[in-house]
Parts: sequence; structure tokens; C-alpha cells
Amino acid sequence: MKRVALLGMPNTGKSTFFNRITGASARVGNWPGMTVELMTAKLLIGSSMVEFIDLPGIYDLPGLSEDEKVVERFLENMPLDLLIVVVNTTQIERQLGLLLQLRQLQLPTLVVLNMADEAQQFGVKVDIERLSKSLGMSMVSISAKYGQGYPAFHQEIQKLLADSTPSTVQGLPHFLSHEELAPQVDALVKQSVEVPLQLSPTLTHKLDRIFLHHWFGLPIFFFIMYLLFQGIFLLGTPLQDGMEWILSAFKESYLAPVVADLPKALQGLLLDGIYDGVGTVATFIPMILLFFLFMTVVEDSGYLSRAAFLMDVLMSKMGLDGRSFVMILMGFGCNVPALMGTRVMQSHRLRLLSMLVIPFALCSARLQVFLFFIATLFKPDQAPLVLLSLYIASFAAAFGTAYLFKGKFSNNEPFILEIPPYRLPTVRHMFLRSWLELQHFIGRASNFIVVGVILVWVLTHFPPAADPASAETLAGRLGNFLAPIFEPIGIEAQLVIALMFGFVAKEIVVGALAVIYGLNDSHLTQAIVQHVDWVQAYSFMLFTLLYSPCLSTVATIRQESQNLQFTVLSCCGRLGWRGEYVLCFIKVLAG
Ligand SMILES: Nc1nc2c(ncn2[C@@H]2O[C@H](COP(=O)(O)OP(=O)(O)OP(=O)(O)O)[C@@H](O)[C@H]2O)c(=O)[nH]1
Ligand SMILES: [Mg+2]
Repeated sequence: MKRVALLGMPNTGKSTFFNRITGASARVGNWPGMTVELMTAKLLIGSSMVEFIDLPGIYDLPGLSEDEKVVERFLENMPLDLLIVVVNTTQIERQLGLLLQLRQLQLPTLVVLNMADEAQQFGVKVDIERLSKSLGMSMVSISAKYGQGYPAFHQEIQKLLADSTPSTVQGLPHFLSHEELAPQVDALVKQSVEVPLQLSPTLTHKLDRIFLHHWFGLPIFFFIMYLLFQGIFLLGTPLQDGMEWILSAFKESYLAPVVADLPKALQGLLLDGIYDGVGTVATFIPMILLFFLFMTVVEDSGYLSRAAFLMDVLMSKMGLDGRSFVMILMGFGCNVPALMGTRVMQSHRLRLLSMLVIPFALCSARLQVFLFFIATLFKPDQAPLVLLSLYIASFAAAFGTAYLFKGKFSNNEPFILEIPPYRLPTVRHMFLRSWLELQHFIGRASNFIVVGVILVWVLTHFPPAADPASAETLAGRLGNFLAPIFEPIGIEAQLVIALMFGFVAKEIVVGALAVIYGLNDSHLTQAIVQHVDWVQAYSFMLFTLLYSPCLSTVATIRQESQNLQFTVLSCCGRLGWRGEYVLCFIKVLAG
């Protein structure tokens, strides 16, 4: 099998290109540092199987941050048949330096000049034949996103792979620095690149005058976030109701008759345990999907990088920088990839501090719990505001923690942010990306949820003599045992059980509630309305937000930090926030 690696600066479209040629689904986004790990996919080219490897972007060789080291280790250890260097044509002057460094590796190389569409739009022209000759490398021009130039690429790669032999770099050379390479770059640019003398004020500039406005930038940002939640509720609620209706109709007319002959207890486990538990989680799929559709627009349009820029000053007061802010936003999807995303940071302390705060980000699993309680206990016009307040609480907890620990993890890593141009997200990418995230959500949920709901069902139905979910059941006893801790913050025994399962995965919480109260959808909603008032619900939600990250997050923190002590700190250091702060807040709210 032949091996081909994709390399280049961050945000040049390597993953877009990789996905397009191999049909894989690597994460793509208008943000430098999207890919932090190797991703591979196989493809038949001509008559030989070729393995493509998508690498994290690098600015420089030798690199300093964790993801750049990944690339170096890769180059040192992997025999390659071909190196494909992806270049953003519109920034070719800045990217030639890296290309020249890579030439020092003396590997067979194909240069892909990407973003041909933007180059044309900006009036950047490259004399490919001439540049290719001067560099002694094959070169093609493409647009990875819109699919131009692929026939030429396929022709070229077939030619290059036809009689290739894998070669390994024998110890990395002493790379010339970008300063040392500057004269050479200048000469190449002069000879074969045509850049318009003055860029006309593009749409990006015009939009940035609004979105990065000194005073209005931040309010606009919060307004956009508010609209996002409003949109999720507006579109998501009817979809969710429809889903509930279908699931419960299916249960009544099809499932109930099928299991009617089974023993009562088993019927209960199947219908009220597994089906209701899993079904209740499933009704949130439309909302989660909408959330990711909107987030993909925010991310892929380039607005996420603007958010980093806007927040940078504020973040630096807390020992973090704009990138940490973006990671927190990414953590709104799932904390795990956000934690891995911190690999773009060079300073280990900055990484640790960011990893300490990311788990406070209100991830989609917690979102699902909140959506459930908010829809149940708050009026429709209050709902978006309540959710917004939880997002603000999430930020506040993250920032507060950073502020408390910034002394312990002080660093002075300079932060240079690349602000990419605004790009129109394609509908195809929006759906692909959201589908991918949804699969992850369902994957994580299904890992635990069936086992989780069975366990909850057993706990709430044993010993068999006791009334289900009453104080005499195992769950009831456990809840009562823990009650002294939770009563002061207004969380009742049933909810305590749900919280315990939430430690494994937050996805289980709502399913667990359905089983604990022995009810599904609308009945569950009514039961909650009877048992829980809004203050209790808010308290419960805050607690769910703060108490502890889920198991996968804890495992990722352990792996990324390689530090057990830190992992313990990141789970238990939050204890301080829980009791006192939540209590205080609730007392104020309840007057
Ligand atoms: N206009 C245009 N945009 C593109 C093209 N190729 C990629 N993009 C966009 O550029 C952004 C970055 O794409 P990615 O594929 O994530 O870039 P990457 O090189 O893998 O980035 P890192 O993983 O961060 O190093 C995304 O918003 C893409 O949609 C292209 O040919 N034209
Ligand atoms: Mg990438």
C-alpha cells in the first residue's frame, strides 16, 4: 500500500480536500487548528491502494505546539510515497516559506494551490508552470470546497505514484528559518505571482467594520447567540412534539400488544424502562441537530475567529486568550474535542488552564437536560432567556475558575490570531457536519443509556414488594441517604438519583427521570410539574452544569494532561462552586 500525507499551514483547506478525495468526514471549520490529530482514509488510485493522512496544520518547522510536534514525529517515523502540500493561494507569499522548508525534506512532493475560487475573486494570479519549475515540484490549482481542478490533480497524482517507492526522512534536517528564506520567497513571488496592488474593500472588511466594532462587537455577539437559542426553540419545539407523538403512538399500538404476554415486570422493564428511557432521549435529536446546524454556520462562516478576537482582551485578564474562548464555545457541542483542540497552544500551563475551564462549557448532553426542564417548567417566552442565563452561568463558572487559578498556571504565550475571510457555509457541509456531530451524540448516548436506564429501573423497582420509585426501593434509600447534602439546595431525592447517573454521561439524566417517575413524555412532564417547582428545577440545572464532567471528559483530561493530580483537581476543584455558590444564587432568586 502507498502512503500520501497532506500537509500545510492551518486553515488552508487540507481536511476539506481530504474529505473530498477520500469521502471521509474529517472535521472542517473556518478556524486555524481544526485538526489536531492524524486522520487516515484509503482510496484506490489507478491500480494501487493509497492511504491518505490528514495532518494538523503547521506554521513553521520545527514546530512548538503539541499538534505541530505530532507532524514532526510523523515525518520522522513514517515512510511516505508522496507529500501533498496544501497552500492557500490567496496568501501564497506567506506560505512559500513553509513550502521551502518542506522541500528540505527531499521527499517527492505535489503542491496543491487551493482556494482557486477566492484567488480569482481577490485577483491573485499565479504562473503555475513557472513557479513549479523554479521549485522543482509538481503543482496543481484547485478549489477543494467547490470541486474545481480535480481531473488535473488525479492525473498528476497517478503519474507521481506510478513508480514511487516509500522513503523516510533520515533525521530531520536543520530547517532554515522564515527570515533566512525571505530573499528566496521574494524572488519567487516577484517572478511568478501577481497580487493586486491595492485590495478593493472586500465584503470581509465591510462586515468586520460591524462585527468587530469597538463598542458594538460584543453586544452583537451576545445578540447573535440569543437569536441562535430563540431559533432552536422556535423550530425545535414543534419537531420535538411531533417526535414524542410518533414514539408514544408506536408504543401504544405496536409495542404494547407485542409484549402483552410477557410477565408484568419484564413488560415494565421493556416499555417503561428501556423504551421510555431511550425514547425520551431520542426526542431531543431535532433540537440537537438544529443546534449543530446553527453552530456550523457560526464556525464555518469565520465568525468564531471574530469571537476569539473580541474576547481576547477579556480572556487575558483571566490568564487565558481568545483561543481558550473558542474552545469553550466548541465545548458547547461536546467537551471532548474542545479539550483536544487545546493542542494548538504552545504553553503547557495555558493548555492546562484552558482544560480546567472547558468542562464548564454547557455541552449538548447537558443542553438536552436543560431543554427538558425549561420546556416543562417555564413559559415559552421565558424559555430562551432561561437558557441564555444558563449559558451565562456556564461562562461565569469557567471565567471564575480561570481567575482563581490563573496564578497557578501563569504563562506568557503571545497570541497571534489569524482572522480568516468570511466564507459562505455550503448547505452540504452544514448537514454533513451536523450529521457527524449527531452521530457522536447518539454514539455516546447509546454507549451508556441502555445500561443506564436498566440500572435505574432496577434501582427504582427493587425490592419488588416496594412501590416503584418509592422511599422503600433501593433508589429511594440511596436518595434518602444523600438527601442531607441535597435538600439544602432544593434538589429532591428522585432528582438525586438522576444526578448520580449523570456522572457517567449527562445523556442519561432525562432518560433516567422517565424511568424514575415511571412515565413517558407528556405524563413525565406532568409529574415533574407536580413534583418540582421552578426554583428547584433551576437549582437542579445549575448543579447539572457544575457538579462534574462526564466520564469521557474525565478520561480525556487525564489523557491530554498526562497528570492524575490535575485530573482530580479538574473534577473535584469544582466542589467549591457547587454547594456555596448554587445555594447563594438560589437564595437570592427565591428572595
Ligand atoms: N472559498 C474556499 N474555501 C475553502 C476551500 N477549501 C477549504 N475552504 C474553507 O476553508 C476553511 C478551512 O478548511 P479546513 O479543511 O478545515 O482547513 P485545514 O487546512 O484542515 O485546517 P486545520 O485543520 O485547522 O489546519 C473551511 O471554512 C473551508 O470551508 C476552497 O477551495 N475555497
Ligand atoms: Mg484540518
